[in-house]
Amino acid sequence: MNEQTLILIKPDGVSRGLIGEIISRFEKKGFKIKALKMIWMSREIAEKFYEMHKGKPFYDSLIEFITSKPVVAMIIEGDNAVSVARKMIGPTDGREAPPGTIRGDYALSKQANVVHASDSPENAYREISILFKQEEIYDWS
Ligand code: 3AN
Repeated sequence: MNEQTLILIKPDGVSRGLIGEIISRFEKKGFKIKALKMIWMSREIAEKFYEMHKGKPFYDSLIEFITSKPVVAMIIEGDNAVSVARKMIGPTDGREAPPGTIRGDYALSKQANVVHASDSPENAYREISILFKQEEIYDWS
């Protein structure tokens, strides 16, 4: 099924110079980039984005981290985009993520794990609505 999902290159990925590498993986896989921008998340946006983690032990540190430096946000589109992108990024902890996944290749941390991808079509829609306006999304058709 054709789907859209939201990818974030997190502050560690941006500052380590991995923007091109990460975009390239999704492009080479065959996804269309529907929208792309570098943003510095405000605390308000970050809290909305990660609202499901409020109250968890890592929440405060996660908000600090995601607002510490700019991130790159993009919408990608393609067949089963949500589950395929989740497979491409690998599990949360970079130390456990298999080689070949983005986290497996570039992360050694559970928090600074380089990249985010929406975990369901509902969350993809929610996250896209938080970060993008309709006029920022390119219609390839
Ligand atoms: P994922 O991004 O793999 O779906 P989530 O949704 O469980 O992971 O967590 C959101 C983000 O919170 C993760 N990407 C990671 O940066 C951070 N995080 C999750 N669990 C922990 C933890 N135990 N310690 C530190 N940071 C965490």
